[in-house]
Amino acid sequence: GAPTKKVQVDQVAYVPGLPKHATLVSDTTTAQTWSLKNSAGTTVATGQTTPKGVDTLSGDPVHLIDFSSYDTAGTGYTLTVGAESSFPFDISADAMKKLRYDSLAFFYHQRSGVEIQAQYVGATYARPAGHVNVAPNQGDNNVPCRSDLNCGYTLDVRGGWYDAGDHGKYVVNGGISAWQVLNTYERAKLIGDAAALGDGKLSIPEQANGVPDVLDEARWEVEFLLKMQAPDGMVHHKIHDANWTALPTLPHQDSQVRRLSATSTAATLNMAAVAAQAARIWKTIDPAFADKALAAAKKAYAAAKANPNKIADPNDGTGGGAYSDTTLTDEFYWAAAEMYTTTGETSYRADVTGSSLYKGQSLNDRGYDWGATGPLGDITLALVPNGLPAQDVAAIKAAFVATADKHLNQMASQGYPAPYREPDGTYVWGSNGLIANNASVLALAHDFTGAAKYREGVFQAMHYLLGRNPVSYSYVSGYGEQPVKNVHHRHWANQLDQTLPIAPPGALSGGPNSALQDPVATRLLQGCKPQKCFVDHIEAYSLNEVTVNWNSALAWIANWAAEKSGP
Ligand code: 9MR
Repeated sequence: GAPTKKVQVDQVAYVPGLPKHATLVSDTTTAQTWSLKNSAGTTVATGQTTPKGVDTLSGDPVHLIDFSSYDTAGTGYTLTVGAESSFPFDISADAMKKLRYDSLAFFYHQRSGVEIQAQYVGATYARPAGHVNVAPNQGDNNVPCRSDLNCGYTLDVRGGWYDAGDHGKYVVNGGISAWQVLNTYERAKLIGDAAALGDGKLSIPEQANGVPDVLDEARWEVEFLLKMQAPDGMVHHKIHDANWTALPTLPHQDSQVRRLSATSTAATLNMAAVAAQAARIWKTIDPAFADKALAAAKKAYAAAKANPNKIADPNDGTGGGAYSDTTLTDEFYWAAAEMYTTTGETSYRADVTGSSLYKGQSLNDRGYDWGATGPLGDITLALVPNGLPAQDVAAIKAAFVATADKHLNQMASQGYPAPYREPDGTYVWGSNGLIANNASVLALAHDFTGAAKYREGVFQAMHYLLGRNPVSYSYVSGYGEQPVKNVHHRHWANQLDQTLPIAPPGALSGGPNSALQDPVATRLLQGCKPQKCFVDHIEAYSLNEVTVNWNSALAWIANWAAEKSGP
C-alpha cells in the first residue's frame, strides 16, 4: 500500500486566519514537541501536542497538534515530531480558489451524448460522444423499456451526465446532483459571491454565451431529466446497460443494450423538484426553458401524488445501480418545497407546511444523500425568499444550527474530525459525499448566524478530505502530495491501461466504507476501523468510485470555502 504518515495534515493548504490542526499518531501518553518547518527546512514555530488517547473511528492512538498561532502564507511547510514528518502543505487560499472550478469541471467530463473536446479538457481527456447511436453503441435516442414492462413507447434520452465510473444515468442521483450545482449558484446569487460563478469561469463549450457556466453545465442534466418523463407524467427511474461492462470501456465503446427501468415515485419527485428549481433560476435568463421546466414539474408532481408509492425495484441492479428507496416522505417534502418556492401556490404550500418534515425535522447528524433528500427542501426554504411565516423560516435555520452544533461536538473528540455519524458507528458507501454534505450544513449555519466556529468546522471537514485522515490520502484527485490516483472509472483507468489517464484534478473519491462491498475491499480490509476501510484501487468500486453526487457536494463546499477564504 501507499505510505501512511504518522503526522497527518491537509496535504493541500491551510487557510490564513483560520485554525490549523494536524494529528500525530503515537502511543506516547505524554505531550510531544512539534516543529513547523518552512520550505527551506527552517523551523518557524514549535509547540506541544495534546495526547487524546485511542480514536474510535480510526483505532489510532492520537495527539492533537495545534499550530494556529503561525499564520504566514507560504508553500512547502512540513510538521515534524521527532523523526516523523508530514507531507508538505501550503498556508494559502489559492488551492481552494482553484478547487471551486476543478470540482465543477468534473461534470463536463461526465457528459453523455456529446464529444468531449480537447480544446476544453486537453488531448488526454478528449473522447468521442457516447451513446449517440454510432456503432458499437446502441444509442440513447430511441430507448425501449425493459422487456418485462411493456410500456409501449420508446424515449429519446440522449444527454445528461454519466453517473459515475459506469455509464448509467439515474434520475434520483442525477437530480440531487443538478440541484446541488444549481443551489451552489442560487446561494451565491442570494447571499454570496455570484461574480465568481459568472460566464467564462469554466472550460466548457458554453463558456461565452452570456449565461453563467455553472448554469450551462447543470442545464445539460436538467434537459435529460425532463426527457425521462413518461407520457403519464411519471418519470423513469433510470436508463443503463443490460449488463455491466468491463473496465476500461469508454462511453463510445459500450455495445450493451440500453433499457429504461420502470417509472418510480422517487424519480418523479426528484425531477419535479429540480425542474421547479430550474424554472425560477431560468425565469429571466430563458423564459421558454423556464416554462417548459415548470410544466414538466407540475405534471410530475401531480403524477407522483396520484402514484405515491411506486418503489423502484431493489433487485434491478444488473448493468446499473438499483438506487431503490422505500421512504418517500422526504422526496415529497423536497418537491413540495421547490414547487411552492417557485410558484407560491397554496396547494404546494399546504403540502410543505403539512409535512411531518416541515421546519427541519429531517436534518440529523448522518446527513443527506440520494435516498435522504428532505434537507434539500429546507435549504431552499431557508435561502430563497418565500411566503412562509418568518418564525417557521427561523425554525428551519435553527435546525441547521442545532445539527451543526452536534457535528462540532462530535468533531471535538475525534482524531480526524469529520462531520458525519451513522447511528451504528460505521462508515457507508460514499462516506466522503456525506461528509461534504454535512460540511454544507456547517456552512449554512455560518451563513445564518455568522458564528466563526461553523466556518472553522467547514475547513476542518475540508482538511479531512484533503489528507488529515488515517490513511494519508487526499481523496480529491490532483490535490495534495498523495492524492487518489486509481478511482473506479471506465475512462480514467490508467491503472489497467497506461494509454488511459488518471482522474483529472478535482474528482472526489467515495471514501471509506466499513461494509466492504467489493472483492478488493473484502480481500484487503477485513476488520478495518471505519475511517481506515479504504484502498486506492480501481476495482474497489465500493470505496473509490467517483460520482456526480459526491462531486456536486464537493463543488458546493469548495465554492463556499473559496468565498470564505478571504482575498
Ligand atoms: O452511492 C450509492 C450507494 O449509496 C449505494 O450504497 C450503492 C449500492 O447500491 O450504490 C451507490 O451508487 C452507485 C450506483 O449504484 C451505480 N453507479 C455508481 C454509484 C457509486 O458507486
